[in-house]
Formats: sequence, structure tokens, C-alpha cells
Amino acid sequence: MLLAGGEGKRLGALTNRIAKPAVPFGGMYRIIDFTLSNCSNSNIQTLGVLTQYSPLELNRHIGNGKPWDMDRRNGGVTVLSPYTAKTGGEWYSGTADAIYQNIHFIDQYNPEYVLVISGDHIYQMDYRKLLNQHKQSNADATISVIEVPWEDASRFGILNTTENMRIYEFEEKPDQPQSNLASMGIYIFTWETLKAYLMKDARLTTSSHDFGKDIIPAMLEEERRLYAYRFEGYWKDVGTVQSYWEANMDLLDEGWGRSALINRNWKISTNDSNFPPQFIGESAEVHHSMINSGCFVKGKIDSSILFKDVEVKTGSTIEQSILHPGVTVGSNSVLRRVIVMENTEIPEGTNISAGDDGEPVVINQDILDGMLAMTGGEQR
Ligand code: ADQ
Ligand code: ADP
Repeated sequence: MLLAGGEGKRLGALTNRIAKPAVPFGGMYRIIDFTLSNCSNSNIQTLGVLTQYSPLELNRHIGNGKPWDMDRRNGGVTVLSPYTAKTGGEWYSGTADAIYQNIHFIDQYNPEYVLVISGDHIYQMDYRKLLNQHKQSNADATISVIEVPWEDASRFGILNTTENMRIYEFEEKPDQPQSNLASMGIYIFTWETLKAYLMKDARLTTSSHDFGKDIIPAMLEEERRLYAYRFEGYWKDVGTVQSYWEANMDLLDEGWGRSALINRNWKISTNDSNFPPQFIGESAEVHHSMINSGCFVKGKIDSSILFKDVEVKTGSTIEQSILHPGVTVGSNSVLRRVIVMENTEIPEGTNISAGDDGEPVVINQDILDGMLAMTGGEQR
């Protein structure tokens, strides 16, 4: 069960119209492609995707699931919006409620175990290893964990384990974290146990119906067998503009970027249309960047990611920036640490730079028009 319904307020303009998992990522993908590809590479054949906020583009992207080998008659991918749930017509109030409202969907398959994952993480993980550990330790729940920098710990569910990885302490986003071992929000549950807890939780008027806030603490309280599975590797929750920008820039790192995107044993699949080959003009200079097809480059590109069908005209410089599909940059413009959203037209001579320390700037046509009106169309 893939949770893809959060609003993603902290991504600002990027999620004005599209759900966070559908935000373009890495030159030709969307954020959710990494998780969907983990599912197909782990040989998961039945997947429910729980959507809620601005699901249109996300639904279109997932389609019948063919890119991820989920277009099958039995199982495959099913998009579960709040209105398709049995109790019907009510929005999912929290992550646990989203699963609760789809109990009948899960029961159709009579599973022994259920994997619960998020649509907004960048990582490569074989869920079969998580499942193996879960079975071996005869657990009620197994939570995938990773060590995070201490200064970030209060953004996560933080836990402590015994030597054999049994969890004895868990706190959702604590003000004063007692450890830096963080829940990745990736769980395997023994279905019978989870179902009982979901049904009990649904009756509690004081509950926020959230896995981290309610379900896990309730299981711990009753001394259920909760285990941690240590994940080794790259993992990033792309919940903020800063982390979205960093995760994109990380792909330009030859080590991780290469293993992430060109790994023949772990293919990242997406739903993408064909564009003609990119054209790199005579005056162009391109360094340390990813340029997708259909691009028309005559300016200077450094440490940047250009999605399909982007045009950068002569005399312009693009640095540490991310240009979504269909963006055009007029001549003699400068963009530094800027994220430009789909189809934005940047006029000639525009200069937009984020400071080195602050968050990167996010621009769409409305924001840009506002900026240009303020400066009377002059350079800023
Ligand atoms: P958060 O990331 O803050 O913490 P949350 O906001 O609950 O978790 O979102 C989890 C996932 O569910 C996201 O993919 C979100 O889009 C989706 N989602 C949220 N509300 C939903 C709804 N009503 N319907 C459908 N989908 C919904 C969680 C854990 C922490 C852990 C971090 C790791 O609670 O313990 O440390 O993930 O990122
Ligand atoms: P917010 O906290 O900004 O209201 P939400 O994620 O709760 O964000 O909701 C996103 C949008 O969906 C908002 O426009 C909100 O009014 C609407 N919304 C939220 N819950 C419901 C509901 N139960 N029924 C109908 N619309 C809802």
C-alpha cells in the first residue's frame, strides 16, 4: 500500500497543482517513480496507491501501471481515492485511516503481510529483504530505519532498539530526540495484527489515525513484537524545497547518480513521451549536467538538470538549477539555484539568483510575472 496523498505544503509552489509524488524529478522522472520501481524490482505484483490531494496528474502518470510491469489482470496497480473506499465519500484523515478505509481492498487478496510505503522518498530498496527479516523475527511489525544527522532527527519518528533490533522506544517527531535512528516510514505488518489495530484506532475519537503518532505507539504499548530493519544506502525524504533540490543535485554525483539511474539490475521506470534528440548549439557550454531529449541549448549550463523540451538561448547562464519540461529561457539571462516549473517562459535579460545559504528559489509563470511587474520588467 503506497501512501501518495499528502499535500506537501512545505514544497510551496511546486505542489500548488500537483501532488508531491507527481512532482517532476531527475530530468525525466517523477518523485514516485523511485518507489514504483522499487516495487516492480522487488517483484511486488499487487499494489494499492492511496491518493487524495490534487490526484489528477498522479493518476494520469500511473495509468495502468505498464512502465512498472503492473498492468496485470490479477493484482497490478489500483489507485484508491477516498471516494472508492467502502465507507465512501470521506477524505482520509490520516495515514492509518487511509489504510483502514481500504481494508476490504486488502482482504480481497487475503495477504499474510502488508507493506506500507510512501510516495515521496528517493531510494532504492529491495523490499524482499525487509520481508525476510520480518518473517525470521516473527514480528508483528518491522520498520525500516536509517541513521540521520542529529540536527534533522526531530523531523522523523525516532526509535531505540535492543541489540537484536527489537524496538522498545518510539517517538514521532520528538522535540528532544533520544537517538538518531529514524523510521523511514516504510513498514511491513502482519496483516491480521494490523487490521485489529486499525479497527480499534478507528473508534478512538482522540486519535489522529496516523501510523507514527497512533498505530506504532499503540502496538508498542501492548508489547507487540516490533523490529527495526537497518537500511544501508541512499535515502532522502524530499519534503522541502531544499531537500528536493539536494536530491536532484545528488543525481549529478557520479557515484550515486550513476548507480541510481544506469543500474541494469535496478531500473527506474517512468511514463514518458518521446522527444527528438537534444540539440547543443555552437555557442553552448555544458558541464556536469543532465539534459533530456527535445532540449535546445545555446547558452551555458553548469551543474543543472534540464527536463525534456527546454530551450536556453544564447548568452544565458544556468547554474545549479532545475528546469522542468517546456521551460524557455530567453537570451542573456542568468539563473542560479532556481527551480523553474513546467512551461514557464523566462524573458530575455532576466536575472534570478538564490543566495548560497538560503533555499533555492521556485518560479512558475505567475510568480515570475509578479516579480517582473514589481521591477517594471527590468533586471533583478
Ligand atoms: P511524515 O513524512 O511526516 O512522517 P506523513 O505526513 O504521515 O509522514 O506522510 C507519509 C506518507 O503518506 C506521505 O507519502 C504522504 O504523502 C502520505 N499521506 C499523508 N496523508 C495521507 C492521506 N490522508 N492519505 C493518503 N496518503 C497520505 C512519516 C512517519 C515518520 C517517519 C517519516 C519518514 O510518520 O515516523 O520518520 O515518515 O519520512
Ligand atoms: P489544509 O490543511 O490546507 O486544509 P488539506 O490537505 O487538509 O490541507 O486539504 C487540502 C484541500 O482539501 C483543502 O482545500 C481542503 O479544504 C480540502 N479538504 C480537506 N479535507 C476535506 C474533506 N474532508 N472534504 C472535502 N474537502 C476537504
